[in-house]
Amino acid sequence: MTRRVLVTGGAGFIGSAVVRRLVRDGWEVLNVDKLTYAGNLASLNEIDNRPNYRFLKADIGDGRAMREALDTFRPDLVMHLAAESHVDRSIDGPGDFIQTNVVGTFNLLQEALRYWRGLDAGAQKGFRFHHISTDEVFGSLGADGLFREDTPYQPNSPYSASKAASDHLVRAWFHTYGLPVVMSNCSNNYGPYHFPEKLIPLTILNALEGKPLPVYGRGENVRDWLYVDDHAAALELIATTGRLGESYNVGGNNERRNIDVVRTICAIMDRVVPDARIGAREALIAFVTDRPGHDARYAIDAGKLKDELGWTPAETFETGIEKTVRWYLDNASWWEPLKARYDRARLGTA
Ligand code: NAD
Ligand code: TDX
Repeated sequence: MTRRVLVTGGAGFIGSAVVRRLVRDGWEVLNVDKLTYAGNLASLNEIDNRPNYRFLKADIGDGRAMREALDTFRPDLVMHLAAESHVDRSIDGPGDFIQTNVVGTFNLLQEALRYWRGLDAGAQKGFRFHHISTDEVFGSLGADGLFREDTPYQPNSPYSASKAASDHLVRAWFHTYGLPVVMSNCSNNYGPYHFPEKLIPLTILNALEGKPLPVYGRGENVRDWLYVDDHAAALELIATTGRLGESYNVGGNNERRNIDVVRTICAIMDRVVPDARIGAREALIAFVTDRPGHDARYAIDAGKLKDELGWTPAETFETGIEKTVRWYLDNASWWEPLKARYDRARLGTA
């Protein structure tokens, strides 16, 4: 029997990787996305003419639209990725983060619960709601330690606070109403189709263009990096085989200081696209004012996911970052319009 999945946020960075994977795996996929600045249907060109793929432009905060989508598509799985995702934007304007990540998730949960309650007993048993979240909900680590599933929540940015709130809502809908949910919290993703406001694509593209490479503070903050297709594989596994009511941490075991990430990208760019006018790219590094409330270190213990469901990532940081750089070099038509718009907005000329 064909499985039917409704993916929210499927035009975004991770959502589009999930949609591409599920369509290729033979799922019937409905992608529900509002197409904010971060949503881009060009990320789905590879699969958008497949008969098992459909798109609906809608806001997860729109109850009627979600109700109609659920009732007409009749999914046996919802994978919820739609969110406002950029920490710096959440500092400048938290309102959209509360609206989409908290109120939008609440609305989607209510509609999913109503839909699930209306299914017959057999279909109810087969239904799942998978909520996709971030390791940022756990706050900041010192030099030692790892985030585990039972690490207390201590979000520090408006973004992570809004995601923490959404995680709590999902958990409550399981315990209070019995909605069959599964949750996951992942570390920093990178790879193809990443919007050029985030550290890795911004660094690649500025290095290509010989522009300054902004590093917040002294670049000492540590993130754990996971290649996006490894995350998509983990998500399919968790959605289909994770235990109900449980959360799973997903991580790449690739802790890096930001300054080291930027230097690694500079070295690859110097080797792959040397440019005499630019010279050695490390000279482009510009230490800039730190992000307020900047979390020092994130690191994940993904042992539960490995032990219970057998997941391990296929890419190391070295293989994944090389692939990513080459993807951006080969796909200028995807990023050029976005980067130009982003640069104009930063300069205040948009
Ligand atoms: P993204 O910003 O690239 O994409 C978000 C998508 O959601 C976009 O297509 C956007 O149009 C859509 N969207 C936003 N508001 C919406 C609304 N109200 N209704 C419908 N669609 C809406 O984000 P991403 O990096 O792909 O992240 C996806 C999910 O994974 C998020 O929930 C995020 O918190 C989580 N996550 C991201 C990372 C990461 O490193 N990027 C890591 C862990 C978890
Ligand atoms: O120009 C920059 N210079 C810089 O030093 C930018 C954009 C970022 N940084 C730093 C801040 C972070 O320590 O690099 C690190 C990574 O920054 P981002 O790419 O903005 O990601 P981050 O804030 O870590 O959050 C990302 O990973 C977790 C996603 O945006 C979140 O949605 C996800 O939950």
